[in-house]
Amino acid sequence: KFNDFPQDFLWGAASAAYQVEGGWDADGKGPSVWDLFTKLPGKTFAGSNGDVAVDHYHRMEEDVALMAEMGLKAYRFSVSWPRIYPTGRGEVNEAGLAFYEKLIDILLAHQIEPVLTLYHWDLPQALQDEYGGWEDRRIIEDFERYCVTLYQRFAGKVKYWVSLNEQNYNLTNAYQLGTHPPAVQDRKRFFAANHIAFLANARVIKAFRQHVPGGLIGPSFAYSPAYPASCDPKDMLAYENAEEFTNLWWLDAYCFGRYPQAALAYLRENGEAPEILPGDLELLREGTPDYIGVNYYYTLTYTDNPLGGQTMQRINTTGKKGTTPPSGIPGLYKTAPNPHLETSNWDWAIDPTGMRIALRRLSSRYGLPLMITENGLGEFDKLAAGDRVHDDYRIDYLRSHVKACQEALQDGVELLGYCAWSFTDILSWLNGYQKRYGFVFVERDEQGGSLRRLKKDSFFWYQSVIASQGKQ
Ligand code: BGP
Repeated sequence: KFNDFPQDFLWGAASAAYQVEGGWDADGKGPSVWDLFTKLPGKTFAGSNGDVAVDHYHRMEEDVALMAEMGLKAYRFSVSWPRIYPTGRGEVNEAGLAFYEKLIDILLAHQIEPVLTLYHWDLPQALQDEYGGWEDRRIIEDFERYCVTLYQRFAGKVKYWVSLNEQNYNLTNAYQLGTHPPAVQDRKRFFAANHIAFLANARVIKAFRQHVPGGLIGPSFAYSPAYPASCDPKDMLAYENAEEFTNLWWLDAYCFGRYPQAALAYLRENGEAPEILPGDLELLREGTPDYIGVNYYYTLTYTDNPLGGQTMQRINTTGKKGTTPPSGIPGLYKTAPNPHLETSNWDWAIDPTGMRIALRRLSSRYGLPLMITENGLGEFDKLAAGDRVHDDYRIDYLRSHVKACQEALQDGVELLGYCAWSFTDILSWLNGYQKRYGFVFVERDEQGGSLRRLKKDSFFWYQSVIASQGKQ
């Protein structure tokens, strides 16, 4: 027997500006780092880019009508910084603000709670060019100015806010794997950029308290809880190392205003620790979140990695199963397959119990409310006869994860909502349009295609889950 979901539980779906909007230069928008990066040869699957994406910028009313039909209680979207400040700062672009205001008003008219993400990776290119983006402390002030512009405009309309989306995943790709802009592979610069992002995160949370009374704000973290490959103490130590280096480095900085001790000691020894100036940690402690946004897709299993062993590796961006190499830090940890779990075509372990574990770990360590801000299954969907998409594999995935939320509620976790990734099909940053996540199929070839919206089987399934408050 499970606890019922609370009456005000936010049954939601999520997206991000670059992945859905298109209209990349519409109405005064400036270029983001992704607008340029995706045009460089070999950076994304089949050279896909978000110039058109699924054209949500021009089809927003149609998309929200589908959300209303589904009965969605919340919609998480991100604001594109270069729509608001085309060069990152200076004159505000009223047309950009007007687009999001219209979206928010239409959502509210349908009783759909807007969940607004301030930053989902589309940094204004001008700030990357001028001072190197997240590697320079000047970004803190520019980011705060942009955020305060949104606070002032939307306080009173928007209650739930996400500060930074997946700082951990984005900057790991950007500064360790070299797979997101600016495509660097340098661990010292990686930790330096992260430290500055933590400071920016804390500053905008502090400012939020003045401008959005009654609102709630927190970062969304890409949480892949670590498992040890065995109970061999060597594997247990590898798991502890991985948990510090891949999770607690961010979570403890956000919520406690400090870095985990063993990881910090290791980085200091290696000359890779970030420069912590007087006042930095105090700022982090003044800008802790109201809740933690959890983006959960899979768990990772770790084993011992001797010196001279496995280093960080690129991720699977093809959907060819079994092609993901192990990845790690020599002397600390490396990933290992988990024989107990099935994987998706992208080698992501399907692990609903891992989500329950994730929610419990976060809730008991930080004592904060949580919101699942992303969870879903990316697959190759096929259009079947009668314009149907029979995505029973997605329904299975989502059903088991919704059940894990229910179990976590029973475990005493304060869970505000569940936002499936994603509402419509979207551009997957590195996997192009072939990796689909939506409840709504968007018919599209690489050139755009018809962009027709078609409801998948999972659309009707989620509709009934919402209508019955989680009974399935
Ligand atoms: C998260 C991002 C999302 C989304 C999702 C799926 O990391 O916040 O923007 O892309 O993962 O990832 P992918 O598209 O690589 O399958």
